[in-house]
Amino acid sequence: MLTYGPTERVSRADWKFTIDLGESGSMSWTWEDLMAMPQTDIHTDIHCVTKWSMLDSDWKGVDMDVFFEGAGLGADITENYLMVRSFGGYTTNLPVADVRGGKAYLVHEFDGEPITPEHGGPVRMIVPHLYFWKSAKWVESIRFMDEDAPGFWETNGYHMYGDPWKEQRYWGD
Ligand SMILES: Nc1nc2c(c(=O)[nH]1)N[C@H]1C(S)=C(S)[C@@H](COP(=O)(O)O)O[C@H]1N2
Ligand SMILES: [Mo]
Repeated sequence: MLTYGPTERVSRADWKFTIDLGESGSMSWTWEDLMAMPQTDIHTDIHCVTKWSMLDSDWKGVDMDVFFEGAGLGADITENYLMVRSFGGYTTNLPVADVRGGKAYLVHEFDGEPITPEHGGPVRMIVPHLYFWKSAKWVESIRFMDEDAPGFWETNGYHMYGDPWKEQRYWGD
């Protein structure tokens, strides 16, 4: 499946990424903050659930670990899951372990160009080792969860984890 709902038009000035820290409040980063952070070039394959793959794609952005460190989260995130939310309301759930250690990024360039709104610009998440529905376009925030809970497509029958090598497309795969 592809994008659900309309293309969100989020300007760089309006874009902001927030980590919900529960009782300790929250921490947010603007476009300028993002630009000032250490940038990583990511060369990867992407797998959509509906058979196609995008081979050898080039992205540029910031490792999720840099946000966690910036939020003072270091090694001690006690929750095992998180929910990623997009502008427009799309959500997807992920294990915390799958967004740490260089496995997930907030990216703002695709093949050397700013990411277009259609593909989630100005900033989307990519989690290349999982099916592409786990890579939220127009990423807005994350919050931690003690227990796993389904996001948008997961509520609609798609797999809670989504490993393309195990072909985990649907519940029960
Ligand atoms: N916010 C948001 N992110 C999303 C989606 C969506 O509907 N809304 N669809 C997902 C799915 S199913 C896919 S295959 C990819 C599509 O990304 P693309 O449009 O850049 O190819 O975005 C993922 N991220
Ligand atoms: Mo998809």
